[in-house]
Amino acid sequence: MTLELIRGDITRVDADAIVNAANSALLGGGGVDGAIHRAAGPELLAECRLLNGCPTGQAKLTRGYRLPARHVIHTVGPVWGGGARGEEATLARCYKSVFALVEQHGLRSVAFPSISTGVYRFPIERASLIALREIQAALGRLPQLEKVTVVLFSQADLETYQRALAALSSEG
Ligand code: AR6
Repeated sequence: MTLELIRGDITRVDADAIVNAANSALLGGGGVDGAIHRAAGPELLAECRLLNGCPTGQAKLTRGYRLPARHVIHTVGPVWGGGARGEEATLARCYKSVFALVEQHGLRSVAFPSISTGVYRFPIERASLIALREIQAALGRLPQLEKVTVVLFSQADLETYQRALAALSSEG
């Protein structure tokens, strides 16, 4: 069971599933969502149209089509509004919802982007701690799960996640 932090483009990652930081319409958008739809091809949008959207904090699974990944798990992160609107708990719920689908479908490897820290403006220092706590809890809980990768788009984001992982490790 391993956790890996890498810098890269999640649309190139070979895994049982990659996670999409979507919006509640599930009909594509900018950022990582746009990149995933472009790389997967129009069949992904066609399947998404059948899903009737996705509430914030929940997740839905589709096939991966032209991606190297077999599936896409679409989740909708919270829009940051200062932190008093339950954004941290909602972000944690996104990760829990993704892992519920990972468990249900028997997936062995999953790759995440940094959910909500782009267009949705969630501060990445806080988001990285939440993400890594949930990922470590899932790795400890799900015997089928062999590998979780977090794919950071910039060197600065990668270093923020590396610092968060070190901080969590020193907490024990
Ligand atoms: N691979 C990995 N990470 C990426 C990639 C990529 N190819 N492209 C961008 N990122 P964002 P959000 C990073 O804005 O904040 C969309 O329009 C990016 O640098 O994609 O959850 C949706 O449709 C950032 O660190 O997602 C929604 O409307 C992270 O992915 C809204 O944005 C997340 O940034 C969701 O906003």
